[in-house]
Formats: sequence, structure tokens, C-alpha cells
Amino acid sequence: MKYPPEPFRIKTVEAIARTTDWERLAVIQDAGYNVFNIPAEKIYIDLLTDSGTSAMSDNQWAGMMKGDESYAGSKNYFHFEAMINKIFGFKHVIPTHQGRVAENLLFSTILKDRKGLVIPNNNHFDTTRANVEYNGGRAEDLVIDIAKDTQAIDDFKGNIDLDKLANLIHNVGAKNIPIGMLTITNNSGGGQPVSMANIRGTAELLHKHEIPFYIDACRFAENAYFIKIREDGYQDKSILEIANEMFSYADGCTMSAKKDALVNMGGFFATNDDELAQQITNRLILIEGFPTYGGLAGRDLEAIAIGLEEVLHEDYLAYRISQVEELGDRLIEAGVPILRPTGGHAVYLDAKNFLPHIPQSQFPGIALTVSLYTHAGIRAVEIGSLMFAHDDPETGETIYPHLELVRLAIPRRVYTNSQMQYVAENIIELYEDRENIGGYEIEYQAQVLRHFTARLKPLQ
Ligand code: P61
Repeated sequence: MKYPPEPFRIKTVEAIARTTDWERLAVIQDAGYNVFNIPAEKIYIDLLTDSGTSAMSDNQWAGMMKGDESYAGSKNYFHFEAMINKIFGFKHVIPTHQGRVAENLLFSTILKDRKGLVIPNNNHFDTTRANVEYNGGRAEDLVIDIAKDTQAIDDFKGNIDLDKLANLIHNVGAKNIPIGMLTITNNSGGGQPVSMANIRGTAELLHKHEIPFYIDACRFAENAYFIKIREDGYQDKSILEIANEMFSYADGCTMSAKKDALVNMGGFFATNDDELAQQITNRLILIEGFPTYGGLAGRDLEAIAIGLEEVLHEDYLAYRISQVEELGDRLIEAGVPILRPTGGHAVYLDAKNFLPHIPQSQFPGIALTVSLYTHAGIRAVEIGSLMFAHDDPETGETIYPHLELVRLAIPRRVYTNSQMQYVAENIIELYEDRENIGGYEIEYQAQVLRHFTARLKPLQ
């Protein structure tokens, strides 16, 4: 079967309301044309993010009832730690309440008191970049060039360019690179996977220069599944074996459990470095809590432990990846420009080609997210100029991102395939009417991560 069916049935349902066209026009105006400002009840299909939006299983809910809320040494922590050891294999496991806290703890520790440090990555996600830059570092994106061509088909468009990495090390000096990273799958670059060969090659290069290697592991299981189906030599390996190998090359990871741990809240930092673990633990106590809960309840730790086990199931991953692929295929067939091939957790509309008449300075991605909402009650997220354009500190000139994307992130185990068909049909209708969509300008923006709270208005 080309698109394997759901390996679950529905036990609990949550009603979602339809709104009228007029209602949505008023809502989006009130929201300052920023879909982050829309009350979720006014959304029909919410594809803003796959983060924290998974449906938990009956087993996870049962696990929640077994929450041990002891302040110190909760039994759920030991289950959580054992599961992370089984998959990731790092020596120290430090829970956090979400991924960006793991990033904040890491970068506020390794970048402290030193200027001019550089962190390479295939692509930093926005929270990672923000945490690097806020702590005085420079975030370098070194993804392979082909990733910038939305139409180029390649199995591992998330790979880092090892020549660019070698050049960076040569130019800035290994002592100015406290760690190197890979984000798997590569969220800002279209949810594209990184190959095992590239993970291994990155580790070898960094380690040759004594630079520790960390993985942003949010979507590790989806990445492992792509390795299994696309990379020679992995077809007969289990997802667990592949994940074990991926992390065996690294010195640690940051993880937002809100993605591939199939929960609504949680994260962790893991490392083999004793001294770093000690420093981070001390900071954790200051800002998150005691090291066996780190900002989470015991029940949350239990749900993560069970989710990490469930996400390794191949029938789940086959359904998951193919649900995303099927939406992508429907759009491609209708000629809608999307980033190809489809990634693991989302379909990314190519807003530059969808709306070629809107220049990047007028936020084509925002224009598309607003139209998706007003046309069909669908919420997507712009991953383009509102999120990433910034002024060059020296020249003051605005630097625009290469890609102008609108991401339709698919929550895990949440929407049925007929709801996905509704999404596809409405996007196709919008594409046919694209000339009538216009650009936007900013009315208000914050200094950091402006896309969350910005207010815009239509031009014309
Ligand atoms: C997302 F609009 N991602 O994709 P936290 N690394 C990576 C992520 O994808 C990620 C984090 C670290 C989100 C949520 C999100 O501007 C936005 O648990 C590869 O969210 O702290 C999160 O993990 C951070 C959406 C984050 C956004 C920031 O939708």
C-alpha cells in the first residue's frame, strides 16, 4: 500500500468548530494578521506546529496516573532516564520543561564570558539561533547548497556541507567553536533528514579538531526512519538500532520532547561531559527545579518515557511519514509549489513561487498564512522573512532568508486523512486564485523572535 493506514483507532474525540468567512475576517484583523494571535477555538485545522500537539496514547494516559510527584527521586524520573539511556545512550540526562530550555542551559554555559564564539549547524532552528545569539555567540548555517533549491530532489537534503564546516574550522579556529551541531530532521530547511554518513562525517571532522558534537534530536525517530528507507545498509535494522548508531557519534543532545516523544510538554539535555553536566545541573536548579524533575511533573516524565518507546514503532512511523507525503503528493499533482521531497513532519509551501508577485519585503509567507486562514480556517506558520529576516549590524541592510516557506506541520496521530484532503483541496483553490493575494507590512515588532507577537497590516 502506497500510503499505509493509521495503526490506531480513535477512543476519545474532541469537537472542532467551523467558522464563517465573515467571522474569520474579523478574527484575523483583531489578530494583527498574525496567526499566532488567533484563539485556537477559531481554527478548524491547526497546522501551526507539530510541537506539543500530539495525541497521547491510552498507555501514556495510564502512565500519567502513575505519576510519582515526589520532589526528589521520583520513580518516573528513573523510567525516563532508562528510556533515554536505551535510545540515546548519554551518561547524564537532565530534564527540562521544553527544548529551548535545554538550549538555553547549554549556550548560557558554554558561551559564558567569551566573545566571538561560533556554533555551526546544518540549520539552526529559530530558538537555537536566538539562544546562541542572545548569549553572544554567532550561529552559522552550513546546510548543503542543494537544500536551498526547493525543487531539487535528494534523499538527505538536511545534510551539513562538510567542506563548509572544514573551512569554518580553518577560518575561525577550533578553539572558537565550543561545539558543532546537527538538527535532525532539519526543521528550518523543510523537515529534511540527515544521513547516517553525514552524521558520522560531521562527528569525525569535529572530533579531529577536538570540538564536541551535539545533536538537536527533536525529530530523531522520523530521521531514523528516513535512514532506514533511504540509506544503503539500514533496511534490515530496527529504528532503535539506527537511533543508537546516530547518537553513538555524538557527545550529547538537546531534545524537545514535544515532537518525537509524543507528549504535550517536556524536553531534556543529555551529555557525556561530566563537568558540563555539573555546571548545567547547577543552573537547572536555579531556573527549572531539582535535577530529577527539571520543570516537569512526575506524570509528564512518565508520558515521555512511554512516548519514546512508542515512537520507535515502524508501523507508526510508516503511517506518519506517508500521511505527510500524501498531502504533499496531492499538492504536487495540482501544480502547487512545495518544497520537495516532502519532509518528515510537515509540508512546506514555497511562498516565493506560490506568490511571485509579492516581494520578500512584503512577507509573501504571511500573505499565504492569512489567506489560508480566511479561506478555510487552516492555521499554518510562516518560516520566512518575518521569522528570519534581520538587519546587518554593520551595513543596516536587511538580509532576507533564501527560502520563503509556509509550513503545514502535521500534529502526530491527530488528524484523519479526510481532514488532510480538506487541507489539500483548499490550498489548491487558493493557488488558483493567487493573483488576488497581496502583501503586508509590519505595524509592531519585538526585538527577539518577533514573529510570535508582531502585528501587521495589508498593503494597498
Ligand atoms: C516547531 F514557531 N519547534 O517546529 P521547544 N529545535 C527544533 C525545533 O523544531 C524546536 C526547538 C528546538 C517548534 C515550536 C516552535 O518560533 C517557533 O520545545 C529543531 O519548542 O522549546 C521547536 O523546542 C525548540 C514554533 C518554536 C515556532 C519556535 O513548531
